[in-house]
Amino acid sequence: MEIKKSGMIAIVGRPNVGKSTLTNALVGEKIAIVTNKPQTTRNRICAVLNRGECQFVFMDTPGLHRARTRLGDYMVKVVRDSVADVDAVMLLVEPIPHVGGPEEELIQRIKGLGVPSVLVINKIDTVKKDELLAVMQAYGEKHSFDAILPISAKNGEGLEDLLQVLSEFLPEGPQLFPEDMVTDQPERQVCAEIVREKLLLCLDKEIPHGTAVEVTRFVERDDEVIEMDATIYCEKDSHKGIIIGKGGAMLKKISTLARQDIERFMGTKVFLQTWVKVKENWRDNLNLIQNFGYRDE
Ligand SMILES: Nc1nc2c(ncn2[C@@H]2O[C@H](COP(=O)(O)OP(=O)(O)OP(=O)(O)O)[C@@H](O)[C@H]2O)c(=O)[nH]1
Ligand SMILES: [Mg+2]
Repeated sequence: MEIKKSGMIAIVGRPNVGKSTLTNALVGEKIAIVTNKPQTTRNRICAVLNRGECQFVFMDTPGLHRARTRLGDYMVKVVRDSVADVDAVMLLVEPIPHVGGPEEELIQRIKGLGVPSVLVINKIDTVKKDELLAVMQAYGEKHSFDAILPISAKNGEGLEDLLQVLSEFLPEGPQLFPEDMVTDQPERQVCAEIVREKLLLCLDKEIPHGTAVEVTRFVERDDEVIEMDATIYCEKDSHKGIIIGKGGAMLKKISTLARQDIERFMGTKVFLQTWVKVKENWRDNLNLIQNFGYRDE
C-alpha cells in the first residue's frame, strides 16, 4: 500500500521505564538494547514501522536523569533536542500515582512545543487495573494530554490502541524513510550496542556504565561469514580485570552471548573477537566521548 502519512514520534521518560522495550515492541524487531539497569540507552535511535498507509518513525531516547558526567550531559541534551522537531511526543511513565522530577521537566518541555502529546502508562502487567485511575488523575492535573493510554510494552497489551491514536497525529506526506529500512543505526552500531547490552547484563554496579564499545573491524567474507572485532573500553585497570575475568571466563561469556544476538540480527554466522582497553575517566573527556560516537549530528 502506498504510504500517505509519515511522521516522527519521540518516546521520552525517566531511565528504566521501558522506552526501548516499547520501541522494539512497536516495530516488532530488536533495534534498541534493553536491560534492567537505568541509563542503558545513550543515543537517539530511530525505529521505523510501516503500517498500511502510515509510516511511524519512533525515536527512542536516553532516560532523563540528573547528569553526573559529561556523557550524562550529552544524554540529557539528546533528550531535549529529540523533542524539538517531532510530530508527536509520548511520555512514558511508571504505573505510580506520583509525578516525579523527570516527568515534571518533560511535561514543561512538552507544553512549550505545541505538538500532540500522549501519556503512556507502562508496566500495567505489574499493577491491578483499579490502581491506574490514580495515575491518570495525577498526570491529568499536570497537563491536558491528547490521550492517555495504559500499556504493557513487555507483553504487548494496549499497543494496537496506541498505534491507532498515534496514526491520527501523523502528517500527510511522503515517507521519511525507505520502506525496507527499520532503523537509522548502521549495522556496526547495532552490533556494538549488543556487546554493551551483555556488559550491562553480566557486570555489576558502575563498571558497565563506564564502558563503551566500538566495532573496530567488520569484514564480510565471500562465504557470507562476518568477521568482527569489538573493542570494549573501560575506565580502570581493575575494571579491565573484572571484565576479562578468571582465565578470561567473563569476557568469553559476554562474547558468546553477544555473538548469538549479533548472528540473529545479521542473519548470518559471525566470528567475534573482543578486546578490552582502559581509557581513564573517558566519560568526562569530551574528545573520547565524541570518538565513541556520542556526538551531535
Ligand atoms: N513488567 C514489565 N517490565 C517492563 C515493561 N517494559 C519494560 N520493562 C522492563 O523494564 C526494564 C527497563 O526497560 P528498558 O526498555 O531498557 O527501559 P528504558 O526506558 O529504555 O531505559 P533507559 O534506556 O535506561 O532510559 C527492563 O528490565 C524491561 O524488561 C513492562 O511492560 N512490564
Ligand atoms: Mg532505553
